[in-house]
Parts: sequence; C-alpha cells; structure tokens
Amino acid sequence: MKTTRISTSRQHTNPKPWPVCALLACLLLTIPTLAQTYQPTPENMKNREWFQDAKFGLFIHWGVYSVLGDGEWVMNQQQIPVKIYEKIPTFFNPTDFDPKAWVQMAKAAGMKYITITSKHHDGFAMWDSKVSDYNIVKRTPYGKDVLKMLADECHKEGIKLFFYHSQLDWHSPDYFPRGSTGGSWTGRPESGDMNKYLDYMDAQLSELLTGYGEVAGIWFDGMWDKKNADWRLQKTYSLIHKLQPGALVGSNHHVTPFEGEDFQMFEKDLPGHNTTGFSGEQTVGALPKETCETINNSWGFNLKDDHHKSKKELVQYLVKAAGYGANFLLNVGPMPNGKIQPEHIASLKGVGEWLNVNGETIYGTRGGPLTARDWGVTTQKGNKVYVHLLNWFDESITIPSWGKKIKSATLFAGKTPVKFLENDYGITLKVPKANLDEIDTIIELELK
Ligand code: FHN
Repeated sequence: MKTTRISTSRQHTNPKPWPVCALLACLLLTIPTLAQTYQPTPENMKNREWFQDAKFGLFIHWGVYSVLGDGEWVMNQQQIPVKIYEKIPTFFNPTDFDPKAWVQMAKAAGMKYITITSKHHDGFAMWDSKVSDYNIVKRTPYGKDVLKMLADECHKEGIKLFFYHSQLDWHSPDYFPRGSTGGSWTGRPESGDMNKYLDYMDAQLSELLTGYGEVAGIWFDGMWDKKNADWRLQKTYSLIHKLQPGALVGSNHHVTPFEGEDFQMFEKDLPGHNTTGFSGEQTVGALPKETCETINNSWGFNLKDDHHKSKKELVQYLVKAAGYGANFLLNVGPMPNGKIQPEHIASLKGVGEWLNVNGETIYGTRGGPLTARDWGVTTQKGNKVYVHLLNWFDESITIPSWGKKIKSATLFAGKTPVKFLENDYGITLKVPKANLDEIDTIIELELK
C-alpha cells in the first residue's frame, strides 16, 4: 500500500549551490513527497478546533439491514447472496422517520454533531445517488432521500453532519479481489476491477460533498477488509479536500493515521487502550481524537440486544474520553420504521441533563495535566483544571501535582469551597462524603 503515515516532526534543510542536473534530480525525487504532503487549510484547522471543543456526537447506523433486526452485518453473517439481499430494500419503508425528532434528540443529549451511515458494507446508498440505482430513492417504497432531509434539518439547527462511508462493499462486482469478508457466497462473478470500484466510490463521495450543503467530514470504514490493497487514499482524500477543504477526513482502519487524515478514531476503546482488539496496531497520534461506542452492544438495529448502557456508564465514558482529549461518538441503530428505540432516547436525555449542569467541565476542554487514573480523569480549559472523581468514595484524595500551583478548589456542583493541601506528596483534596456524586464528583481547581 503506497501511502505515507503521518510523522509528528518536519525536517527543513538549507540547500548548498548544486550543478543543475543534480538539482533537477533532487527535484524529481521530491515531487511525489511534495505532492503527497497534505497541508490542511486554515478552515480545516479551525474545524479541527471546533471538533475538539464539541466533544460529543451521535453516531447513526441505519440502512435496509434494519429490516431484519439483526445488526448491520446480517448480509455477511447469514451469507445472504446479493440477488436475495436486493429484495430487502423493497421492505424498507420508514414512514415514521422524522429528522426533526432525531436532531432534537441529539441536541437534548448535548451532542454537537451527527455521523450517519451514507453507505455501509452492504453497498446500499441512503441517498438519491445518480451513480447507482442501488439506493433508497430508486429501490424502496419510501423513495425519499433521508440524507437530504437530515442534512437540511441539521443545517437549520446548527448541528454539524458527518457521513460515514464504507470502503468495503459486499454488493459491487468491481470490489475485486475480494477481501477477508464478502466471499463467494455473495454470488458475484470471480472478476472485477478495483480501480473501477474506487472510481465509483469517489463518484458517490462527490455526490455527497456537492449536494448536501456543508459536510463536516467523512468517516471511512472497511479498509481493514483488504489491508494490503492500494486504496488510492491520496486521490480520494484530495478529492474530498478539493470539494470541501474544511471537511474532516477520518478512517477507522485501526492503524496509525495516513497522510491526508484530519482526525483519528478509536473503536470501542479509549485512545491507547485495546480491550476490544481493534486498536492493536495503531499508535495515538497528534490529530484530534474520537472514540466511538454502541449504546447497547450493536451498531445497526438489533431486535434481541437489550444490553442498554446505563446513564452512569454513558456519562463516565464521555468524561473519560474527554480526559484522554478525545470526543465521544455514541451510536444508535434506528428501527426500520425510522424511530429510535425509546430506551435509547431516554438514556440520551439523561446524558443531556447531566451535561446541562456539568457541560462546562467537558465542552471546550482538552485532556487534563494528569493522565487517566483509577480514580478518574482530569480535563482543562484556560487556567481551570477539572478533577473528575469517577471511582472514588473516600473523603480525601491525594493526586499528583504537575508543577502548577493551585489558587482555589471548588466543588463544581454547588460551588462550595474544597479544602486542599499542596506539598511534596501532591495535592490532597477533602470532599465531605455528602458531596460525593455516584457518577462524577467534579472539583474545579483554579491555577495561580
Ligand atoms: O464493520 C464495522 C461495523 O459494522 C461498524 O460500522 C463499526 C463502527 O465503528 N466499524 C466496523 C467494525 O470495525
């Protein structure tokens, strides 16, 4: 795979007087790297700052697979050949889909952006694609462009919209050679042209980046299906940045970011952790970070999945992600009728109520001066450091000092002063038991 990994440092050398042909030779040598050195625009850098301040987004896995209520991998898991799977869109008729309700739910949860599946691995387009009629307008009784409806509502309500887009495609005959998934059971001919597939993908991306207003970014997924293929990343990433320079490109390839990417995501793990096996091969880079997670155990709608995470689990996950300087992208899998499961609406409302009170200690912050500890994390903004006691139930705690003197310590809830002592052993904070919160006891430290 001919693609440059992002290095953190850039080397600048002062050229000596060289004979012309030698100079030409070096020029020829440097052109590929020059061409590939991605320079994010000031608008892109501004959006990266916005992204890091936003902290909390809604992930939406929705597609015709929702009809079967067995998650977004049902085609692969049940090995449903393309010819048969193509019947499912004729059953997809989400007449209760209400983009206003979705956007209001996200806003009530304290979320600042939405990332929705434009096309998942089954290859079905959730918009009115002119490049392929395998889409929601041409192949479903519903016949409306749900991405257009959602984009219009998001723009009206000031919620930014990202498009998840799968590079892996179990439907396209040109997604060839096949990868680790979507084998012969799809019934596709054992032939195809990957470059033709990538042309098709770029054409569909162009539709999304030219017909839906401002797109905050593209959330790629699926490269892991063919790790060693030439995905022509620079071509695709340059296309996106040409059509929308401010758009943030990220790819869930589970390896260290490539040139041209604007943020790094971590699937079902906090940055630097690998409890779920997705993050084994990636180092935490300098790009803005985002952790994505399911609100139950499924991305797409799963009828049987009742492992709904509690408000405490969700709030603590959001706070921990912020402590790592990462965003939290929390997923729901809407039902085939277009409604969100009531349990998930309630959980999101609960998180929103917590953020209404404590949002100042999350939004606009960066990871704190102390890395994550068993007792919790820290976030910081300006001369304020927020100590989040997520797992501490004693009246006093001593945390390491980091070289900055403390001017005052205040319980964020109720703004009551907190006794503190600074010495060589660290900073000892005394919080009366009555003030300990079972979800997150936040102590605001003002620095001298
Ligand atoms: O296979 C996908 C899966 O369906 C889902 O989209 C998640 C979201 O992060 N990503 C892939 C698994 O790594």
